[in-house]
Order: sequence, then C-alpha cells, then structure tokens
Amino acid sequence: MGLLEGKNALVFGLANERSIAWGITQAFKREGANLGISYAGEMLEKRVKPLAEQVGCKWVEECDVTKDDQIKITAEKAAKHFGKIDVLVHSIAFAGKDELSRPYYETSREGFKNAMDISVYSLVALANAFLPYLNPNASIMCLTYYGSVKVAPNYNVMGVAKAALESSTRYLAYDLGPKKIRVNAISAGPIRTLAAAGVGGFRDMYKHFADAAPLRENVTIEDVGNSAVFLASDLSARITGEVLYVDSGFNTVGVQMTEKQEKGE
Ligand code: NAD
Ligand code: 0WE
Repeated sequence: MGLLEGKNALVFGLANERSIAWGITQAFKREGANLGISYAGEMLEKRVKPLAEQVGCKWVEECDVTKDDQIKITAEKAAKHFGKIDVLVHSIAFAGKDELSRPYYETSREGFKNAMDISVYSLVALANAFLPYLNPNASIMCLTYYGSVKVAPNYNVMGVAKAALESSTRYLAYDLGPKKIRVNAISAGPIRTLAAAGVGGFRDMYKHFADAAPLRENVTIEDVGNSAVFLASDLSARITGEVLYVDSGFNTVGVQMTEKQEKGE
C-alpha cells in the first residue's frame, strides 16, 4: 500500500523533467496519489502534457499565479474534477534577471514587488482559493532555500522572498491549524533546474555544497520528492509550520573547512 493511496494531490510549478515539482509528482505517483498538475505559460504546455501522461495524470491546468481570476478558476476546476483536495504543493519562484545579478541595494521597486508576488503572495492566494475544497487533514507545502536565513551571494531579493515565504508558512499553519490543515516548507539544497540555469556562480556553489555538507552529496529531485511524500502523508500528522531541511545537513555547519584544512595540512 502506498503512503498516499486515495489522496488527491495538486502540484503547482512543473516546468520540465528537471523541476523539483517533477521529483515530487513522481514520488506521489509511486505512493498511489491521484495527481493534478498546474503550470504557467502556454510555452510550457508541450513540455508538461507528456510528463503528465507519464504519470497517468488527467488533470493538467494552466495557471499564472499572479492572476487572481486564474487561481479562482483553477480551484473551481480542481473541485469539479477531484471533489476534495488532500495535498497542495507550491513549487514556484521567480525574480527578474537583474535582481539576481546586481547588488541587492539596487533592487527596483517593480522587481521587488514582482518577486514577492510570484514567490510569496501566490502561496497565500492558493491557500485561500483552495480552502473551501481542502479536506480536513490536508497538507500544504512549499519549497524554500537557505538563502532566506543566511546570505547566498546573488540570491538577493529571492532570499528576502524566501524569508517571507517561510514566515507565511508559519502564519498559514496557525490560521489553518484549527481546521486540521497543515502547512510546511521544504528547504532544499541547490539542484540544477531551469530556475538554477544561468545563475552566475551556480556551478561552483553546487560543487562547494557537496564538499561542505556533512553527507558530502548534492540533493536530487528524488530526495525532495521522498520528503514531500512524508509531509503529504499522515506520517507527519502533528508537524505544521515547519521548515524541513533536505540539504545533506549543509545548514547545520557553521564553520566550513576543506578536508586539507581540517587535517591542518
Ligand atoms: P523550475 O524552474 O523547474 O520551477 C519553477 C516554477 O515556477 C516553473 O515551473 C515556473 O513555470 C513557475 N512559475 C514562475 N512564475 C510563475 C507564475 N507566475 N505562475 C505560476 N508558476 C510560475 O525550478 P525549481 O528549481 O524546480 O523551483 C521550484 C521551487 O523550488 C522554487 O520555489 C524554488 O525557489 C525552489 N528551490 C529550488 C532550489 C534549486 O536549487 N533548484 C533549491 C531550493 C528551493
Ligand atoms: O530558488 C531558487 C531559484 C530562484 C530563481 C531563479 C531564477 C533564475 C532565472 C528565481 N527566479 C529566477 N529568474 C531567472 O530569470 N534557487 C534556490 C536556485 C538558486 O537560484 C540562485 C541561487 C540558487 C541556489 C540565484 C542566485 C544565487 C544562488
């Protein structure tokens, strides 16, 4: 028996087979969930539809989370197709190129608003719109990154957005707790996805991560998928408002040294 047998799970933020959303979708499928997939932009349709087919997903809807009307329509369509929803995954973030390459103090008002709107407010908007259709014991989750807590060079406004996303996770968890709906965040280590492509210095940061993390390994979308199964399932029944690190232990290390330095060579 799969851990998510009979649960209706919606995943937002699938772009391609490298997406964290894809790792989560596949893990949910393995555990027996009924899947729904949402993506943004017509351009992604030809990439997302074949992936949805691979996991036998019949509900594939386009939804730009900056549009209140699209979110509302998507929630209504989901309710019509699934009845009630048990799991909602938010795997969405965006900041303009300038915001991720120029110094943080040069962040424009528009760039700041846009990053916060897509990467933070969208979780609030989705929770609100889907609330009437969520089962008791439902689980909502989002994806975050350590750049919310400590400075990750160039992550800039995204770090500020992730701090707000993690805080939103706690406030949503507080509000929805009495309804027995849980809200958590997964803080993943760096993964080579579309959102990481073309990020200046990502390659070196990715390599450094595996050298510095206690487990000495990079994180995969499969790793994140498995942790998402835990947060989606009743195994995590009393866990809410939490940030779960899936990062090979990287965040626990305060002073980083190379093996040579450790040995005093
Ligand atoms: P990805 O590019 O595959 O996914 C990001 C998704 O956001 C895309 O599907 C994109 O279409 C969607 N999106 C952007 N604007 C949108 C909008 N207006 N409406 C709806 N969807 C929109 O990259 P990913 O790395 O899988 O990112 C997924 C999540 O994981 C993000 O929240 C990201 O911040 C987080 N995360 C990524 C890493 C990493 O290293 N890749 C690490 C930790 C956390
Ligand atoms: O959350 C993310 C990705 C966020 C992201 C990435 C991009 C690149 C392309 C949001 N918006 C955009 N917009 C683009 O135009 N990560 C955790 C991956 C990531 O992104 C970084 C990182 C890491 C790690 C950006 C700068 C520095 C480090």
